[in-house]
Amino acid sequence: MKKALHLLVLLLVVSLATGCFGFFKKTYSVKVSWNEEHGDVELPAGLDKVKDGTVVKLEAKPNEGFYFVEWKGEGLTDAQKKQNPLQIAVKQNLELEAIFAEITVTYTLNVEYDAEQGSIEGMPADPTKVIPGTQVTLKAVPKEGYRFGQWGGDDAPENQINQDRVQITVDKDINITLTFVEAPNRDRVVHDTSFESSADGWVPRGAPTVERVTEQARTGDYSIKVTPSSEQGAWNGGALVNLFDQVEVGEKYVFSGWVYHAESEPKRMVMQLHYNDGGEQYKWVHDIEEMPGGVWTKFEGEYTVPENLVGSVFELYFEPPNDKNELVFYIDDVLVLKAE
Ligand SMILES: [Ca+2]
Repeated sequence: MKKALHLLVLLLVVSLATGCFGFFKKTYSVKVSWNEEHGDVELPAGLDKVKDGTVVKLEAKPNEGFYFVEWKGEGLTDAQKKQNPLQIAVKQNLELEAIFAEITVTYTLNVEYDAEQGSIEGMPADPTKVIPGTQVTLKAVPKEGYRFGQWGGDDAPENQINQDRVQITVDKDINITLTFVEAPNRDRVVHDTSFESSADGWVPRGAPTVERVTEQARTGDYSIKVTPSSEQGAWNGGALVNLFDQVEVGEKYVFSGWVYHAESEPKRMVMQLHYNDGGEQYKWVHDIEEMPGGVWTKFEGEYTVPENLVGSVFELYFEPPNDKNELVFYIDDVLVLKAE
């Protein structure tokens, strides 16, 4: 009987103890060091006992004549090393060092463009004295009557030249150009969308999903994303717009649009037309066999609407021509103009 009681007490103690430990989350310490002659780091309180998973914010403030280079320490991603203020979820003891360096050289960020046609957002306060390693995001802002054209010059990031926002790390003197183009003559416009306010009539062709997204855009904030269905036996085409009510028979039009995909391998993409002139017609207006990933690519071509057009369909669409289409892609800046 006495033995049984002891066992019961022991069980009670063990269960209480383990139960209680659950109330106390693990804590970690965050130690931060830096050279005080070069700068300062703003530290939040309680860094010796940080609860597991807490996000800690550290801001490095260089003294005059110095700049923040990076954080040093185990457990930081490459992106976090350059982040200032640094925000990190603490899941282990951390020993970090803020590295500052003396400003011995500055660089020039020079962008040539026609100020009559537009401007640039995001330029450093003094583009002739940019601290090494500064990251800038430049956005081309066309004036009324103009549109974004292209970035250029040897220092322009090649994969971003066709989009209105570019990210540049100033680690040398940078010389780039920006061109704007004239907005199309309104009398010639049949279809003109950057998907900024709606999908403008673009719908799936077959089983894919077509939705407006902000994760990629050639200009503005939006594009449409085409995501193939993964269902067995689903037929994945692409995305289309029906221009039957906008086009006139016998007239010639210029069709254009921009497409982006993020695959490492080039992919084939075709801009096509579908209509009926007594028989179903599928016309390839522009076929790009090797469309590279990670960059916006332009499709363009002319086509004359046949005199004997019948039915209710004159569809413009983008579609990879392979049977088993699994490509996720984005479309932006579609323009259909009456040819001159
Ligand atoms: Ca857009």
